[in-house]
Amino acid sequence: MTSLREGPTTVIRREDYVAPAYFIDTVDLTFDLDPAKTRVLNRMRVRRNPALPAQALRLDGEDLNLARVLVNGTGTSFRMEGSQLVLEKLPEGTEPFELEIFTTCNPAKNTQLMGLYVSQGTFFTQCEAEGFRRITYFLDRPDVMASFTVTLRADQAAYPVLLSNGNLVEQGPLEGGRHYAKWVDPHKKPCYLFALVAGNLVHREQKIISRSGTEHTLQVYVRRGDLDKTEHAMHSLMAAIAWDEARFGLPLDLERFMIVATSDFNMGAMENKGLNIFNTKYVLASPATATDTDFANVESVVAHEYFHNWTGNRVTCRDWFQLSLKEGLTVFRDQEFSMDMAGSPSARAVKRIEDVRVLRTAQFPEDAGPMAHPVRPDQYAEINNFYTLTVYEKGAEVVRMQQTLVGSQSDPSGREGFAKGMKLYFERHDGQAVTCDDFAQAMADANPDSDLARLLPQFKRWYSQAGTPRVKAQGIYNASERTYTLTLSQSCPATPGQPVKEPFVIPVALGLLSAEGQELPLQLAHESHARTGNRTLVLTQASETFTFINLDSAPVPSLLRGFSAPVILEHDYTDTQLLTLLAHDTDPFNRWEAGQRLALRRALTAIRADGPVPAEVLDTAYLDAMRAVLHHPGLDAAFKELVLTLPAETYIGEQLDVVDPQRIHTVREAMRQQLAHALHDDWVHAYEAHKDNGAYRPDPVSSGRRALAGLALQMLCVAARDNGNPVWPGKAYQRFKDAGNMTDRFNALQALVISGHALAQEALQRFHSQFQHDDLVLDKWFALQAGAPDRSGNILPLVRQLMQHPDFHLRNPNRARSVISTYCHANPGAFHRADAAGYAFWCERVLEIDAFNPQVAARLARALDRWSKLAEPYRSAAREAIARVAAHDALSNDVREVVTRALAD
Ligand code: B3K
Ligand code: ZN
Repeated sequence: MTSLREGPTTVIRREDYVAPAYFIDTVDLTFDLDPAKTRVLNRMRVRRNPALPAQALRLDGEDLNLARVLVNGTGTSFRMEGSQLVLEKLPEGTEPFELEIFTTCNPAKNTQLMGLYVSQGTFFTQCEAEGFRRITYFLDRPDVMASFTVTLRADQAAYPVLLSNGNLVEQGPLEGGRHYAKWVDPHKKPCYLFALVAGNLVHREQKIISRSGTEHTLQVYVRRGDLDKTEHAMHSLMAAIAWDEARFGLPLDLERFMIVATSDFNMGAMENKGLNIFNTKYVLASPATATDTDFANVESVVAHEYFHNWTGNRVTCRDWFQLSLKEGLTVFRDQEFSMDMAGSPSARAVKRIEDVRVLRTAQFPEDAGPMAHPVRPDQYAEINNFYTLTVYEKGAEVVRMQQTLVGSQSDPSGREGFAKGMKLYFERHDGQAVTCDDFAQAMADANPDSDLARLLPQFKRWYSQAGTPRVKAQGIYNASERTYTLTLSQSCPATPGQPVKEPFVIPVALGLLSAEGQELPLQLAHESHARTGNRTLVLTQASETFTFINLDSAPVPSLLRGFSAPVILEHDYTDTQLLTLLAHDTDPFNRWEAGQRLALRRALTAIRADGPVPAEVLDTAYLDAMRAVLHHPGLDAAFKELVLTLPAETYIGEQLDVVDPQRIHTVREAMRQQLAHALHDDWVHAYEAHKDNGAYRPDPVSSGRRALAGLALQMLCVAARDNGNPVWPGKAYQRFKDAGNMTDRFNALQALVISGHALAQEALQRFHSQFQHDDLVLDKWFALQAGAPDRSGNILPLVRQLMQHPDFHLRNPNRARSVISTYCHANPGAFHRADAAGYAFWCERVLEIDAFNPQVAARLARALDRWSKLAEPYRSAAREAIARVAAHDALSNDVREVVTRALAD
């Protein structure tokens, strides 16, 4: 395999960008599809870039067998340089010429799932970032955009459906039981957006009429038997199309838009022009097999890929360093879409809290570890390693801050200003391959009077500097002056290659509350009147002081409302202040945040204390506050569930300089236990009040009720562990059996597994036999076991046993992740073992998977990113395990980059 290279890897640098030496205006591809030997005829119209000196044409290729190269119809000399095909004798001048290349490849043996591969008898492609070179020789870079014509030929019985990008212009039978289909894409595109699908699939179809009156055909293709699980994806697609037109004036620009699902896919989904290819996990959903979370994920991923049709496809990236140009922006768009779909302010806040939780539990650690990189990275060895939470989620926060910073008195959220910026961006760049700078510039130019325009060069440090900034807030109330002076100071830790950081532009949304919880008027010293409610201060210096006047008593500051910037906010809140915010803040995000801070403070005290973990980590004040939230008549169930959920172990770990994963786990378990017992009757009440929800609908209100009922049931089973009372485990088992939907069923199963009740085994067996034919449900079954709390060191042996299960398939990425990634990434209490056996397992699996799928292996390799923060003996053992992987002589570029960076930490 050519991706397995020995020796040091080449580093690609952003500053080395040069425009392509040649352009490819048109490409006409003919595929003779055969699993073992697919023949690809590639006819291109190529033209030299007149702006550059004449030079050889270097085409990228990987794992291809080259049979023929013709220039203007005649044979020509060529040579191979590494994996590149180099053509030196080309027609002089800048007139276009025809280049014809004939190659073959072996899709059945393509275990990397990049390029053209076969999954369950169907051909699929995945080209982003650099997979097209595994299909044919090409200028595999996003700034080369061509018009594609594609002819697919295949056996008619085995592959009745033949799909590619654009419009179907011709189809018909061929000799020998074969048939063909010819597709023309009306839009120019970079080759990473090319796709084909050929197989025996069925589809759901929907016609829609756009605002301008044009008709479009929407199709969702799946395996026979899965059609009844496609309704939600189709509805999500229709909603996404309508939303993009309504909010941004961006219509669907294709007659036909197709989604195809495959069960073998390295990531979530792919936005190929007009032919999105999806992991089944983000398409298929039925009440009986998918949870509320699955339904929400399908909605958001379908929308995300659709939104790429403009942000990514119509305007694409100049080079892969600009990945966040499309990903950060498209994540922002899908987050906004989901919030608009959620409706009520409370449901919007729930979505915002969930997004921030992901950012803080996963992106913040990335930004503090050896893989830390700017939202627009400066260098990479393997671009696939940079499809990260930083590029995606932090990138989305950077776009969100631009929206905030184009806000004004008349448009406080910045929505209108942002829509103007988007309009200008497309006016300027439609059909181009551009940079993150181009986007920010359009946003600023469309809003010339905004803070963004005023501060643009400094704002762009969010793209160039890695690391999570810390904002320290100190407030002093002066009773005689009736003033409150708030000093905000920022700093940002060093990250690899960036020892010193310049100050960022940080929008800090805030409000002030009275001790009784009333929102106070906000008036800065130089202002003539007060404004009520929210306002946004813009911090640009290392330290700045803001003085609020006319305040009759010491205020409780509600800082960083709505999480207005991706920073760590430090403020010495008293418990009383946090309890006030939890009870009264008008900003739901900060209300939730206050509860998290209260819990975190207690967790950290217990972790840092000497001696064994006390049984009582939580005090009456905290427990009473949680009880009040549970019974609050004005709060939604979904919000209550978030408040009552303790901070994750990894998030707790991020607050510490030295991480003892076992102690963190023990403390968090003790907190859960205590919460379960102390609030027992309240959990009973919450469960009874929320357990019945009528016919299943995945809307925010009923899914919130299911979430709260699920948490309550889990707490009641946890409490039953100690008191031995079989009533609640019995009820959980009954609910597991009788549930009318997967959410309730799985929550009940999870309650039994998490509490370690004897009925869990029976339930797991029953669940397996009931759903053994549904891959996505089986993934849940595997993940639940691999992620269960470790009580006696039994999880690792169980994980090894699960890998021997007849339903376990290492080569299927979803299944491999359900067991291995769940254990290594999401079960710290079981993974970090004093005997280092978890790390030995990790090392074996990284090497084993790297031999056939480097992308999946590299993701897994990142499970030990934070090794240098671990306490002994974990630290030395983890380092040794990483060194063992690094010492392997046939590593992929992907894994080598991850482990090399980890060891440099
Ligand atoms: N653009 C794809 C991700 C491609 C990943 C390549 N390793 C999906 C998305 O972000 O929408
Ligand atoms: Zn994307």
